[in-house]
Amino acid sequence: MNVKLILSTFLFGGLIIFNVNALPASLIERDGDTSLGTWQIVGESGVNAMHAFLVSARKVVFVDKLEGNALKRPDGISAISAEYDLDKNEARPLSIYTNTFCSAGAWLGNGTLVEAGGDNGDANFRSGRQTVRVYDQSIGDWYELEGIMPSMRWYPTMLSLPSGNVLVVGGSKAATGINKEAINNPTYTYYPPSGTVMEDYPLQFLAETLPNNLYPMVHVMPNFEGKPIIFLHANQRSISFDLGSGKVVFEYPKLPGAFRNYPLTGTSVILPLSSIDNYNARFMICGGNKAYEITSEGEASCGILDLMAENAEWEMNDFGGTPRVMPDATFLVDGTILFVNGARTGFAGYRKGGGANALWVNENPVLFPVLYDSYAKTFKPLASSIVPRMYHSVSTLVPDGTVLVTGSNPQGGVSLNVKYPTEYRVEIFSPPYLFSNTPRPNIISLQTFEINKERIKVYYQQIVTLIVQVAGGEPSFKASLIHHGFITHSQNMGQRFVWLDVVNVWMDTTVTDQYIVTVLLPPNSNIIAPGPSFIYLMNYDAPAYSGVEVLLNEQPA
Ligand SMILES: *[C@@H]1O[C@H](CO)[C@@H](O)[C@H](O)[C@H]1NC(C)=O
Ligand SMILES: [Cu+2]
Repeated sequence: MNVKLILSTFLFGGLIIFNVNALPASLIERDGDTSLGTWQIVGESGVNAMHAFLVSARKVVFVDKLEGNALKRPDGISAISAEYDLDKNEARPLSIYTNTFCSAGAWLGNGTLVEAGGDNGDANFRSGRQTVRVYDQSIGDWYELEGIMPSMRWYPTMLSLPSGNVLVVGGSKAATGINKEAINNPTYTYYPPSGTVMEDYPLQFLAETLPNNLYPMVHVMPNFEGKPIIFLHANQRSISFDLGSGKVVFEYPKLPGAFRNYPLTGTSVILPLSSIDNYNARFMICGGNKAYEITSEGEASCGILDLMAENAEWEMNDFGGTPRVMPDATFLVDGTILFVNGARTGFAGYRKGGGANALWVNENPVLFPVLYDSYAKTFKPLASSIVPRMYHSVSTLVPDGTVLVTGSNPQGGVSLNVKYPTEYRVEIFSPPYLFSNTPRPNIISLQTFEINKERIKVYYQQIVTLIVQVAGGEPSFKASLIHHGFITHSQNMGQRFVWLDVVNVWMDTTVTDQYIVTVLLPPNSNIIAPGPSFIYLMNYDAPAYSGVEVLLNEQPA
């Protein structure tokens, strides 16, 4: 974050300058104390948001499981996927015809999202257990490749790889409360495959980590040697694994405290990467539970592991002092992490029984998020929502700096008049940084392209130029690149945060309050995977009105 402010009288005759638009609709004046952030219910998700991903600056796609949502497809059958428009706050039904319960997703380097796995079908839906679904951005809808996975996968993890394809890891071959040997799937596969058909490759680690190895936590290990090495965590064990050789590179010490994988669900992130320490990766894992018991209190600890240290040791903290199972971890524009959603007791799963005797296996919702600053190592509790977000809920950063929070459905079908109903309300959380007194920057263009009309193609190691307007004089810019992953079951698959070096800042003397800012994109695809990401900018502590959607790839030869 090397900021150099050069006040110059240089004239930028050749640059295309766009008009500044009116302030986005999301910037609504709010009353009261905003220092802890604010919550606002903005609309209905149409389908329960068991899975979610941001498809563009103002649109999010939700994926549910097979169930009778009120939102109908044109053929009259309940939709199980919907596209949510953040400006209109409306959900549009999408076409998925196989059961997505409980699947995974990740972005290809070419900018297409791939979703895979699921469960059995019924009269209206076919089995999704070996299905790969592709979200076709050009038509804004899905197509499905049924039966193309060589094995059945329920609760797999997916990851965007440096090569531009996606990895599908683990899961079980049938729906289950807890994984067991008879249905375990200790293998991984790629989409698209390198050959003509998808093939499974063995992953012994997943055979050794029963029973707490569903939705294994998987991240790409940063490196400069172009090695396809991933980090995996399951059942308190962590390894690095070379996809090139199919071998374990290193096993880290055992994680103290609770279990963190489904159904004792915790969450994990790779902390912000930066050129300052040569993209040193630290893995952070939080929440979960120690026992598969309804009354068991959630885990109030996080572990942090320096993945590059020779004698890496877990550094433990108290997760802000609140026990939480099923937390979601969402990067904000400033590199802090919002831990939100989940419950104080129990585990991930459906209520047992109905009516007055219903037994909720996840109970005591935690209604407030905590904000983690990985530099100060502090957790700050923020304002509470009024909506419990139990099993099957999600959270994602929106490029305007807010966080979309929705979902919750701890039962097999749509159930509205119960303690924890099938929850359709969509909320927007506005973090404290949106109420800063510092003027927010407005990014007008990137590489002369108007922002967020379509994805702007950018390359590793490229220095890109932003035209930025910000009032108040003497700005201080920080820039970051965030890959928004695929969110389900408290896992944000592929989520990545990388600080960008600000190379130069010029004042454009031809337009009031206008600056030309150049930033350097990350060195390679092992630091952040190719595909869609957003470039973010802050003026001191105030984020830009919107990040810029880019498609990051290798520079063509
Ligand atoms: C990206 O690659 C996938 C898999 O080969 C393909 O199905 C999809 O159409 C491609 N998308 C674009 C935008 O080229
Ligand atoms: Cu589930």
